[in-house]
Amino acid sequence: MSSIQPLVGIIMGSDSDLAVMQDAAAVLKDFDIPFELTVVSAHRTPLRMVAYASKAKERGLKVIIAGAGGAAHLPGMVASLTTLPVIGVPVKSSNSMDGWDSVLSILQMPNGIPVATVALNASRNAGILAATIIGAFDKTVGESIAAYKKNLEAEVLKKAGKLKDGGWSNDFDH
Ligand code: RP5
Repeated sequence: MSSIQPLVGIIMGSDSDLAVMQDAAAVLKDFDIPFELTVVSAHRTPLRMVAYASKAKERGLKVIIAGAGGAAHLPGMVASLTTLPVIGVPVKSSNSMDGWDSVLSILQMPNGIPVATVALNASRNAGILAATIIGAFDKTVGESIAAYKKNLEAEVLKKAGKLKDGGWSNDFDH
């Protein structure tokens, strides 16, 4: 991995976020998108955060996924320091009240500094969104995303078929 240029940077406030954040890494592996993963804390390593965010673009990253719990300032502060798209993952962690604290800390950004916020602990969706952004300019990844969505569609149609076979009729499917 180290010799390949990472396109996505996955960062998190603590290693205790890894159990949630590793789902984003798993998706990127599935889509064959090179990524890097490390701990960057907005509160405990503010200078590391500034350095990471301000050098991210020149280092060749295209998207940053940032996860944090509690007073989750990492995604928003990173977004304020880079022109790359930032996807925020609210993590329900040891210092969370109920998760809403992290959701709102990441979601309620001021005008001008957006963070694409996914649902609580939804780092898998963060990985898919990052892959979708890469897929907008990389043909191979774009085709993989299209195939992935086609597969999702097929799974839902299969479920609809099962319900129909189980006697639940509707006027839409004939
Ligand atoms: C946040 O505090 C981290 O993102 C993590 O979710 C939470 C707890 O961190 P640790 O006390 O486990 O290091 O900043």
